[in-house]
Amino acid sequence: MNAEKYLDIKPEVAKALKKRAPVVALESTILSHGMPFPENLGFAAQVEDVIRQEGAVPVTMALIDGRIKVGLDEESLRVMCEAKNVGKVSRRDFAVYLAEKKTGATTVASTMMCAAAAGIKIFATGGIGGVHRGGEVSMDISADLQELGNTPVAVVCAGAKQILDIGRTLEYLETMGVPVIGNGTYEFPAFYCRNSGHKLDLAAKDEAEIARIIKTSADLGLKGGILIGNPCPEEYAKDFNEMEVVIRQAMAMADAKGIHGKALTPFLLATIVDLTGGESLKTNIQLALNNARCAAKIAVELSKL
Ligand code: PSU
Ligand code: MN
Repeated sequence: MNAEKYLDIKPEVAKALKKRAPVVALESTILSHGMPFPENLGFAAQVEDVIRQEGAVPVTMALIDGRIKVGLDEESLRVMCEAKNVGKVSRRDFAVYLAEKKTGATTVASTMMCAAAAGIKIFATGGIGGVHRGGEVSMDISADLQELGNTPVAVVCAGAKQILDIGRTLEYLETMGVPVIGNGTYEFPAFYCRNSGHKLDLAAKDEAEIARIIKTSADLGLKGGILIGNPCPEEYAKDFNEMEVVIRQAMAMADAKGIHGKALTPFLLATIVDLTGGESLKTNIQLALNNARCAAKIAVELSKL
């Protein structure tokens, strides 16, 4: 992507990039369409703090008035959290939003595009998009998976959301040539839950090991990304079978309302927050903070190589 003339890089970020200091990209869809206001506002500040505490610079991405914002100030973070007239931008929407001077929150796919354009190698999210349940019929497969196959950014996530078909999501990633590494686990986590029943080939023992793999991939010039599955902290994790009941209920509600396409993931996340009386939101916040911490540690290790 040739994005230079559309980039607005926050001065603090430009300085860090110039010094080759550790930086971590963050997405804005998790703010605008993944969490309710004002809890998202608290999270937006907290997640940036966590990254700073580890000695890295946080870089939240968004498209605002037709510009690619690499790093958001407090006011822009508030705009994304209030989410009034803020769309959801994946790869297919990217050029449209810039040309039409629109404002949109970036997903995993489009945040990877922004990160690559700015030269940022590590990105922390909550859970990636994937193959939706019933995807073999609906063909609803998140553009996040294609992006991971094509864009060299390492993404730290708490796995694929349990609302998805995790087995098929992993198959798709294998087809796209994306290495999936567990942070201290041989099991791909399932977002709210630490376990999915799906095994991985590598459990990294620490962030330095992950950084070495990212460096090797870059040395080789491999075009795709690397996915790191970092399980939700034990004290906030949910039981898989208990969540399954809630997820099925939320999916039936989506079905009854005819919700599909890009609206589906935000609807399911919001409905699950309602059905769990806010419990799933606490888990979502904590797992995302945990991913930010892990990503910052990887960025620090990578800057030493
Ligand atoms: N992680 C979260 N909450 C979110 C998301 C990730 O904790 O809302 C977002 C990401 O932006 C991801 C998107 O790219 O969900 C997936 O959307 P879809 O299934 O439409 O591709
Ligand atoms: Mn989709």
